Amino acid sequence: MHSLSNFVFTRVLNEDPILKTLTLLGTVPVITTAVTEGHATTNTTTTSDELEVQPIILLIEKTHFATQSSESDITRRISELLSTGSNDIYHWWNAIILEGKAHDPDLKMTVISPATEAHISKYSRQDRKMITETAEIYHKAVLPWIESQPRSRIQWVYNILEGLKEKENILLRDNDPDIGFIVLPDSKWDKRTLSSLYLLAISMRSDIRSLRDLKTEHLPMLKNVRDKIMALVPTRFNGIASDEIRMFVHYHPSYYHFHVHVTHVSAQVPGSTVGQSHLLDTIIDNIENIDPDYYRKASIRFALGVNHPVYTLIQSSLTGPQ
Ligand code: M7G
Repeated sequence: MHSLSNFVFTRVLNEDPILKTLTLLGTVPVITTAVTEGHATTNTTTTSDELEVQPIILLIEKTHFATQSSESDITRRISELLSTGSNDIYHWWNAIILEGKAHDPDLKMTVISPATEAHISKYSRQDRKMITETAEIYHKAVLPWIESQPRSRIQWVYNILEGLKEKENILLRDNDPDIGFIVLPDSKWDKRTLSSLYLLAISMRSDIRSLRDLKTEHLPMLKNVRDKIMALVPTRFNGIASDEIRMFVHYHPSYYHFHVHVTHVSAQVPGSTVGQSHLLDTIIDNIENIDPDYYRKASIRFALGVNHPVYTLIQSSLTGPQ
């Protein structure tokens, strides 16, 4: 999709005046080809094109200002100034930016098309609550739900691992089937602002669904990720020191294939809030020095949107059948 001319607005799912983001739900018409089986004796099939309306989510974010080159000097692109007031030496204006440049875009957009009900629920504004998942609730109620998730939900991960997508962005590839992983820019990152650096390290192993599955046998993989990223980032991103790198794992993640988030320590990123993030170093320490089965036994308290199926599963396990 290279144009939004077909986009039909349905509703605003969310907005954030601090992060300068807007999430819209809409629809787009898509032509699909239907195949009709003919009579068995003639063995003919006919195809016909049908117009289908698909749900689509647009995540729109105002980009950070580029400060690298004089060509992207923002003051030259401000076309109209509208005074909104002043006081002594202080003056306030609204302004309009004109003549956007492809290499210095004003907006970053993510399009999810077709969007599933799970996407619509995830990106809709909702209350977040703290909730505790005991080991028992995890094994009885949550794990069966995780196991019922279709593989198609993490197709994008397999596309990266198999070299089918985002090949040009790979920063490191360690093909070892046990301890290997791939590092690439997270789709949230604008790929240029170092202070908001956001990378993703995706494990080669597909048998680790989340933090809950980690045990002693995974320590070499976890340490491999940590050590290689500590070496990679300062070399590839001049200006970021190894003590400015933050590595963490989300629990619950959105995608149940083991991956580590890698960010600049000062990056303000949604989701890296207390209540969802577990530092990689702490995970290694808990397994190595506290208990090899730490994450299989632990009660884990986290923040979750109330639309999340796991929230409902835990709530009903706590209150029992109604
Ligand atoms: P998570 O902890 O499973 O879920 O992290 P979260 O979205 O609640 O953080 C998955 C991470 O993968 C997120 O940081 C996403 O921004 C990132 N991500 C998601 N997708 C679909 C892609 C993708 O297609 N490519 C890349 N490079 N990153 C993605």
